[in-house]
Amino acid sequence: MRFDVLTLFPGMFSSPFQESILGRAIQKDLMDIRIINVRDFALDKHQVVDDTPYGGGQGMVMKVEPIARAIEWARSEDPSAWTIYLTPQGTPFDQEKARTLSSRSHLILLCGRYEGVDERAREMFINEEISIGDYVLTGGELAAMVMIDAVSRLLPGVLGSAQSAEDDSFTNALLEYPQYTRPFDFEGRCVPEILLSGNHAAIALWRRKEALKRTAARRPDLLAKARLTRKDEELLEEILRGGDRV
Ligand code: 4FV
Repeated sequence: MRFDVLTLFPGMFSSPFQESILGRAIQKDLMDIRIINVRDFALDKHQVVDDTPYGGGQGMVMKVEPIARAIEWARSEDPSAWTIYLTPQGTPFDQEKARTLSSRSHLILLCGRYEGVDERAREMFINEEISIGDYVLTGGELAAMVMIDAVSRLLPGVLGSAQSAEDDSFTNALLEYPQYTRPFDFEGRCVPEILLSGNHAAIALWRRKEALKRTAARRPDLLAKARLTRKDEELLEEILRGGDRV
């Protein structure tokens, strides 16, 4: 899979993709990331990429021409590339969206700055607008990094065999169960005995109950849209009856 990132601050992307899982995935050619400086597509001698908003108002707006040339260059070899503009006005990004995007071969991510980009860039060159959350960043770069991380870990071979995206939070729409590792006893707080029982069926049941408990307490909205089994309903009744700690 190819990620093209259009940005005015290419330096921001120097380190995030050198480390750990994504760094290895790039080395193993499971994905590649091209960081494209939009300023390189501003052809005037001062390489101007922004200007004051028509109609007045504070701040600056990114000009359409450098963005147009940069997107045309990025998709010149592959017209089927899917272009995304990261903006608070976009559809909320979630695990389902990450899964959908992971089936594409080429994503072009436009990172806005200042008050945003000229409307014509969105109308003429953007297939989809996505927001990573209802808050305002100084630029779309961090949002692009979040999206690249969430999408690329779903690509075949990126997560090692030990890890799987299968029992991720949100994969089956429930929050994940509590995790423990050594030491067994930390300042008097011990790991739930069941996890040392070796009884995998009982452990799976405990984990499912914990996931249901945590989701019911923290994200009832997710519980409402989760596909629950008959057993899940039983466990939920127990939970709601028992008033267990979450
Ligand atoms: C954002 C978000 C975001 C808005 C003004 C960049 C900033 C500046 N992008 N999800 N939330 N973008 O805050 O994606 O141009």
